Amino acid sequence: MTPVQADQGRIDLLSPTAMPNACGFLWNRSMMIQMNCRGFATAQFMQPEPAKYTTGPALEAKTFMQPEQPYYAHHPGRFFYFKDEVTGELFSAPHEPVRAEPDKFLFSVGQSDLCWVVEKFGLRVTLRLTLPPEDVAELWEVSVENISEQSRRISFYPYMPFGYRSWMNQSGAYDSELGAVLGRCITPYQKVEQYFENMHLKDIAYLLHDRQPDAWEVNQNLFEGEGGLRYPDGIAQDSLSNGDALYETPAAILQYRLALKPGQSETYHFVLGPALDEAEIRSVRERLLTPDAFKQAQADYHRYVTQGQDHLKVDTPDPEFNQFVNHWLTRQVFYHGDVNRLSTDPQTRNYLQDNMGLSYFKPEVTRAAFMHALSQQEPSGAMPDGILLRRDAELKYINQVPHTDHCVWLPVCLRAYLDETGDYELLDEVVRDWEGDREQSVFVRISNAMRWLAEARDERGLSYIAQGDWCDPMNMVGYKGQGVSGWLSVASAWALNLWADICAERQETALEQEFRTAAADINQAVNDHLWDGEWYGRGITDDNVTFGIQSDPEGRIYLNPQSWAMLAGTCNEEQQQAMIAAAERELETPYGIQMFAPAYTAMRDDVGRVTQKFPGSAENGSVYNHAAAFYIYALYQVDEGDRAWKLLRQMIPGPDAEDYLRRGQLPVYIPNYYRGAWRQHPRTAGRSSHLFNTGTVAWYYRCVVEGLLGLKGERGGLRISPSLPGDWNSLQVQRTFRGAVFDVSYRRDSQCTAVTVHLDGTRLEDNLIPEPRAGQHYQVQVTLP
Ligand code: CEZ
Repeated sequence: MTPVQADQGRIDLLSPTAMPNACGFLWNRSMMIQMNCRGFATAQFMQPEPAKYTTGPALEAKTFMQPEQPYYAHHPGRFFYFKDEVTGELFSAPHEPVRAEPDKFLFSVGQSDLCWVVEKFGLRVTLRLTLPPEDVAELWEVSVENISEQSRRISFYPYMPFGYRSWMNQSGAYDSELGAVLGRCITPYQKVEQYFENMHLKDIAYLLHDRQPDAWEVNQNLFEGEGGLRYPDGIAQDSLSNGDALYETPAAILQYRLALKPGQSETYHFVLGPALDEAEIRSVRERLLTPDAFKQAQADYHRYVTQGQDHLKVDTPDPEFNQFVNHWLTRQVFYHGDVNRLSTDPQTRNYLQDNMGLSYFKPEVTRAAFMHALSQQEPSGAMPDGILLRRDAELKYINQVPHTDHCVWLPVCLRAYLDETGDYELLDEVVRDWEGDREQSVFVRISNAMRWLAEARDERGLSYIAQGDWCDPMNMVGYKGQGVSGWLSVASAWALNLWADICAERQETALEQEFRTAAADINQAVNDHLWDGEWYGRGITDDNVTFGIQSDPEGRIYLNPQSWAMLAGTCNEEQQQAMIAAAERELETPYGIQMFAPAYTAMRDDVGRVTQKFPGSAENGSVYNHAAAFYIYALYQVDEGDRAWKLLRQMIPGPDAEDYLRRGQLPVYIPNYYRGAWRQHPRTAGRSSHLFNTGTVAWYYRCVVEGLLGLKGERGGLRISPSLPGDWNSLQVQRTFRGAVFDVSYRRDSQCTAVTVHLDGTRLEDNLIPEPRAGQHYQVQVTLP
């Protein structure tokens, strides 16, 4: 039986052990929290850089969000112990740390909350976590109900380890006036200037309660004692010892004694979060810790996270696909566009693609993002590696490594925005430099970016890769300044062609010619130097070695150059068929298509860091969904709808039990990858990374709307040109486009020979619905052969 059930916008998991890392995530403008079904949590907030208020028991390095985050017994989490005062029996909810087998278990992921219902020893525990729309604060509601026939005496202990956060100073105490446990620390530093910088850091973590506890403990070590987390000494005692933490690792632990008659229940509210000082905690108590405020915050938060969901509703023959598109896809697209993965310096390509996704339901944000990105364009026309979102932000991590692909994303993402909105005025908007006072229109800036791309090529006409392209860790192909990227070459050709189209629409004939010629020149060079008989190679190293070709024992065939060659018009029909056949043969798995194969098993120091990643993980030959999405998008462009659909569907876990168990993930988001190296490591193939930061989702949305459903905007209106799977006979879609609502019903008809479209009963000759009137509701009938 499948451990996963879907119910109108919720996904339920019925076991804490079948898919132990299955998780959900919540976010708002200031924070995010990812929690797995067993109670482990990873939470971050912005101050303004990402920071944590609960950490592990050893000092953690600052880093970005990791795929396949490992959990261990003392991992940060939110735990609730329940002890029967008569028998001494103990269990904990959701599941950790006691790991007692529950009589009944439910982990229910909603749009705006995470819930658990756990039954054990005749008690039913209901946990609900939600966030307020703005504050960095977790709102916890906990109910305990006696579902046995006898009266019960129990002790209930919320246990929130704050973790080891500082080697300079850490402590904790219960504050009866605030009604909270406070864990304090001083973020460690050494340079004098950091003292001044750190003054605003929220170094207090707190747990506020709405009901007076009978006892508490703040010293994690004393609480745990010799019993360990599965039966802590603190709980073995009759009462917690009301202790504190003095340069000892703090935790918030409360004890409530309660007597419950059969059927009786009690409810508790808690708020967990970081704060600068007591005044801030007091203000949180006043604003958030009343039953009314909780309800209000829950309703407001629900409205916040479900924004845009009414813009696309599908009712196809595939219920799980409907469920995903109608409830989870927009949510994940919105998350990316709204908070830019909670960073202050998103990678330029991520920033542009994440905002591209908002074109479909928050185009004003996309518009502003394009202009903001362009304000940081370099005088040469190049785009920087990351976009600074605040004046005090700086380029960090991967943004300090030079990558050469960032200009490509301007026309690629802008095309989606223009098609969706028809907002061509954007091109004439003047953008002023973020630093300096150069003013240039969007059109001029992107033309300059295209010229930069056209010029950043070697004598063969191929694009330099420097220390990486879309593939971040492909850092040693061209670090000596010679190596070129096959993918970036075809990507540049596509970008130049897209921009040439826009120049043509503006009657900028000379520019159009310039960019078309450059694109054609690149395509020629790629065919001359990278065509390998059945597919295109991935690049040519500094030492003039072509790689990603038949003779390579590892990294023989890469997906990206094939996908983008189809988009750029690099290949002819025959080449295209050969590439698709090779990709199917060498790269497909039951969990999606791998971004290359075979995965590297040893360092290739003329390719780089990507070859050092574990085979089948991340960019080293996983089913890297972002790359798969490019391929799917390309398949739709070349009329390969059935192949595209198969891969699109494979990105969503389930619905078979076996598939859920293998991926280990709930169908509430698309992860950045599923493990690949399918032939090399079949045991782990298909396993989810559980990392919900991914450029995939904007492309997924674009593929569904433009490709599958064929409801694609263009300058003059809405073009109807679906690519439905062969076995779909009818479906309904509601889509908002330029402010108008379209109810579209699709039906196959054996009499019909070509797609025909009726708009409010009238047949359209060219299948183009002319510019709609905002606010208007239209009925569209699509008949397909
Ligand atoms: O990060 C992503 C990037 O956010 O990798 C993609 C790239 O296009 C995205 O912009 C492909 O390389 O090793 C690394 O530095 C990687 O770059 C990773 O951090 C990678 C992760 O999968 C995180 O999402």
